[in-house]
Amino acid sequence: MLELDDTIAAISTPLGEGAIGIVRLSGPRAFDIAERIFISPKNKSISQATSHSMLYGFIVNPDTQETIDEVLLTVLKAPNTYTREDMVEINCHGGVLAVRKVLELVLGLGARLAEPGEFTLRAFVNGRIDLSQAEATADLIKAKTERSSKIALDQLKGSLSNKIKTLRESLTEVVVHIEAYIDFPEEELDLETEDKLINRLKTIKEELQKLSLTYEEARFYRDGVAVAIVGRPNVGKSSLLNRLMQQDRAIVTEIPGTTRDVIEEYLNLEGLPVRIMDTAGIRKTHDLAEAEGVRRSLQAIEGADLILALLDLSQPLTEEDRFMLDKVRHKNTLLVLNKADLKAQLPLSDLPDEIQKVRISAKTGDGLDELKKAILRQIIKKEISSEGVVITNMRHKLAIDRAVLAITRTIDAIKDKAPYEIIALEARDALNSLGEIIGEVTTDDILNRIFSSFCIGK
Ligand SMILES: Nc1nc2c(ncn2[C@@H]2O[C@H](COP(=O)(O)OP(=O)(O)OP(=O)(O)O)[C@@H](O)[C@H]2O)c(=O)[nH]1
Ligand SMILES: [Mg+2]
Repeated sequence: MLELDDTIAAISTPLGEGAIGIVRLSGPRAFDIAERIFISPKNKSISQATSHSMLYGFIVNPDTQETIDEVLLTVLKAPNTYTREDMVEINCHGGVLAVRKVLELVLGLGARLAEPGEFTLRAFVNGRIDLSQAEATADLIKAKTERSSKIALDQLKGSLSNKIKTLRESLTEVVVHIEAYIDFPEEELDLETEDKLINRLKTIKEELQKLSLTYEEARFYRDGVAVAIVGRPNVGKSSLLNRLMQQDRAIVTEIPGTTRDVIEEYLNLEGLPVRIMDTAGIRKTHDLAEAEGVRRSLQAIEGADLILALLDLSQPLTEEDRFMLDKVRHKNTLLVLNKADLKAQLPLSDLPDEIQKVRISAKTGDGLDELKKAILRQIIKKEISSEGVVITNMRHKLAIDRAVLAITRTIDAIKDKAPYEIIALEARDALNSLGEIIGEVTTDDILNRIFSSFCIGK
């Protein structure tokens, strides 16, 4: 583990030409070191300055008396600082050379070059923020979309920490209750108490599962989703693709079996990146090329996050339709009833009840807005978002999933009338997993992995 009681320094702005470049110092000797290279025309002293004030002056090499730069120096006194230690930020003119020279000077006077993320690590170790908030600062720096930056900012403000803390408190009450019985083995949990404990555990578990699902949602916005349009030949798959893209992308003819290959396009659905695939119509065929196309359609069904299963409203259900419906039944599917501009011949009673249906006409564009909304709803299941708290970090998701498993084991142990020690052990396991998220339970290995991905000077 790093030493944390020395004074660290780093250049905290990008290296390059800019209006300002900042050299940052943190630790017990921050003021002392800065004092030795800083000349204030009005003879102001850094250690005497009020906290969070700026001093104007020059950085001068104490050995050569060479003036390095004209600066504004911010004095930040512990404990109300980013690291909770004494801090100095030297605002130089933003050339590469000046900031490098200032850094060299402070290193020469005994400061140590900070490791990546070490300022934030100190903020964590000194209790100003917890681990999930530290990670959020890294996310905020790396955020590329408004949405991801909002999620990071919420997490930085403690939204995830608070949620996890509340769930941990609830879980702790259960653990304490169970542990109280360990010392009195002759006492038995009565059925009513047992039910109560199980119900509380179940509630906590459900909350955690909801949180875990938000990770998927966040992944969708980051990595995009794959949507496959499938159906028997001639139902209007390519026409739908063209409608969604608002261009004549795929060949449309009245001859069944027109599309032979998977055609991919990218669509932006209210900020959600969608890879949309038009596929060959699914049917039995002796044509080699078409058969290969059908094989690829079936493959697309397997790889898609959502399937748009197309049917032709103007015709009764065929054998091929039934075959296709069977393939998509257990997938995330929307039934799209196309050709709504023609006379309906398809009895709705022939369709599976459980799959949501949308009527459209790829020809006139009717129902397209409803279809887009339905696609979004089917992927971003709004009801799963857990009071706006979203998991974006794999480490958090894995810890939550481990906690869910441990809670399941706790419930089973209670039901099996296992010894109280065992029940408590399983419950403690869940508590620890949640503790890892906020850093209440942690190891050097976890910390190293997290902070090494930060930039230097943060
Ligand atoms: N009236 C009407 N005709 C449509 C509609 N959508 C598609 N069609 C027609 O149906 C025929 C087949 O359309 P395609 O889009 O090529 O159908 P497909 O499902 O891609 O067919 P394959 O590629 O052969 O599997 C064409 O003549 C289209 O003009 C619709 O909403 N209403
Ligand atoms: Mg087609």
